[in-house]
Amino acid sequence: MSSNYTGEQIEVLRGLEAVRKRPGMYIGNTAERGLHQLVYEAVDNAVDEALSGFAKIVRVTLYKDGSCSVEDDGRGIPIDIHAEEKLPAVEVVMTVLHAGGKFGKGGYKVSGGLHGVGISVVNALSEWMITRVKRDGWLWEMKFERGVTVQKLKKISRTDGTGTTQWFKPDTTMFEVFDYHWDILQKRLRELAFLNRGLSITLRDERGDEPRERNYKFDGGIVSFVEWLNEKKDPLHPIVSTNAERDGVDVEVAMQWTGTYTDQIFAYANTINTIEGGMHLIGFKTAVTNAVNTYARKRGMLKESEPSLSSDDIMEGLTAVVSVKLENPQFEGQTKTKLGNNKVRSIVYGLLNERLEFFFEENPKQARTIVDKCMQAQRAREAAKKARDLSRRKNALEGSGLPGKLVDCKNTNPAESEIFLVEGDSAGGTAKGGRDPNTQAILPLRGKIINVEKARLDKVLANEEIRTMITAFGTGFGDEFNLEKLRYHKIIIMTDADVDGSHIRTLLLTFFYRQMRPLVEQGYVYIAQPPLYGIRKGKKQWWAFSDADYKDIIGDADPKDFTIQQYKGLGEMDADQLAETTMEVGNRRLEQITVEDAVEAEQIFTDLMGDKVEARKQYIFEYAKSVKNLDL
Ligand code: 0RA
Repeated sequence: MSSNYTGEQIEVLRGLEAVRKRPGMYIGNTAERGLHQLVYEAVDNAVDEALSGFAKIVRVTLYKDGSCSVEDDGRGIPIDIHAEEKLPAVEVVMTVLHAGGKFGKGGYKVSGGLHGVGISVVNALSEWMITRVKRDGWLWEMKFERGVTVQKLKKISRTDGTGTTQWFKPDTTMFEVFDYHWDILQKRLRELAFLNRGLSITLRDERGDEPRERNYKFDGGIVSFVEWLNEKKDPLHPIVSTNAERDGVDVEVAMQWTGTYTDQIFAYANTINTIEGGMHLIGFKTAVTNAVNTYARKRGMLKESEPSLSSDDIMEGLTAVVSVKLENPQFEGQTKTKLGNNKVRSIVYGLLNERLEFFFEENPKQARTIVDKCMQAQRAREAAKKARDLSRRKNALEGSGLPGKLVDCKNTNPAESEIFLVEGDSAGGTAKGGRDPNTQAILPLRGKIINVEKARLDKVLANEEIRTMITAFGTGFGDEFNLEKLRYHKIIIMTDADVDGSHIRTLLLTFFYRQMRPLVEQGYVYIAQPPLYGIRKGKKQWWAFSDADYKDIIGDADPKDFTIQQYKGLGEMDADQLAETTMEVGNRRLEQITVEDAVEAEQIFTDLMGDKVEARKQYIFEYAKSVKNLDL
């Protein structure tokens, strides 16, 4: 090390080393999530600049070499020499851990990704990174490799504009995966555009033959968000919204009841989706529950002798977005997505209670429709409870309580046991033949399950297949769900690769998400991945799980030399084949379901099962297209 290294530079190298040694500490993990976190970190900085009122657009571009750039038209990161570090401010921001906040932008850092680690972490985990700043009449540039400065700040050309571009290529030695997913990024960028009214966010993908580009800009903010969420549902009234600041907390709520039977309530704190809820969500639910009950009693719709409507009854069919922005958010909970700041509860409660009271008084017809809907939910819930009590008693009478159709495994240790939910009796038979009887249980589900229209709880429970499944799991469901009683730590959905199969999968995921959510949250649910093709040449046998696999196997060879079998259903394989490809530990691939997958399923489910025939048609049309793509 040369003697002119300063203390600061040594600190910088130590910081980078720490990040590269334990990347997971800074970005969550080094898989898909961590890889995408790099983009979010850069985007959050740009969004902050927009929220301070200086940037209007954010552009994210994905390049063929795996790199990504994030550009904004803000003021540009300052380039003047930082007094303490004796380096240009931009270099400090790029190379010193947690330096982002040193520039005291005032107010709260409103976006700030979940980890809010600073752009220097992105730099440390990038094979190379280029920072370009337009400021003071010049375009400036710096370059880095794995976080180390390789090109000092220099002028490139004259320019009138201002703004910042961060262009980085994730270091492949640091990550287990390398591909950015269009779907994941577009979903988050769309969400950010909804949460930051008027901000234009563009995602451009230059990796394919044709560039793909989407722009998101919503002048209605979260009102547009609710509109979009309810696009395929039947709204019962115009969207109710409120937007105010109190005691340093900025509160925005938009809400609308629909004719559906589940709620869809998204809560955000500083644009982070707080999936574990927290004070803002509690304030929201209490305000809505109180306002509806107060109005129902005042108008005599709810008699004095009758019990109040429960929060669950009132939330049924409600779509809402609650977004709060505050300084020093406290994130708690297992995944740090639960807002802990106590004062937020009463602030949200007060604002919303007042707003709803006003809305109900001004719109008595709509208020009545809403109260009616909540009261119907209450009646359905009571009916469901009766049905549940009945079926519990029935099970008690039937001895062991385990359903006859279940082919159970010998092992009684849940951590070592798995259950395959298999579509159809015949595939169930094959799976039974191919299983490891010690650890693998089989539960065949008949196709009938898909006839559960309009998933009101009492109807879902009336379904024999669903009840069988609940009994097999041992957990109960809904309010009485108890994860400790789960009899299998892997619940594996194994369905055909066709419309029916996808339909059943969607329904099961939706049911788990709604009624057994911890199963999904704790990662107990999986999707089996049966092969799409069996390919043989002479004595050689391959399995292709995707069209890409298929191409890899066949290569440039003449397919006439190969015998190819396309598997449309599980039943087309024999027990050994199914075991080898899909069930055997070590050989098989399982896709673990995340909460995001389940939310997606819920959306699809709404499309499929809802009243809107158009949405259903569109899904089937879309799906039919992708099935066709599998054809040879
Ligand atoms: C600190 C101060 C100033 C701008 C920024 C940070 C800034 C950071 C990023 C990160 C991405 N895009 C950005 N744009 C701006 C402004 C200082 C001034 O001009 O007074």
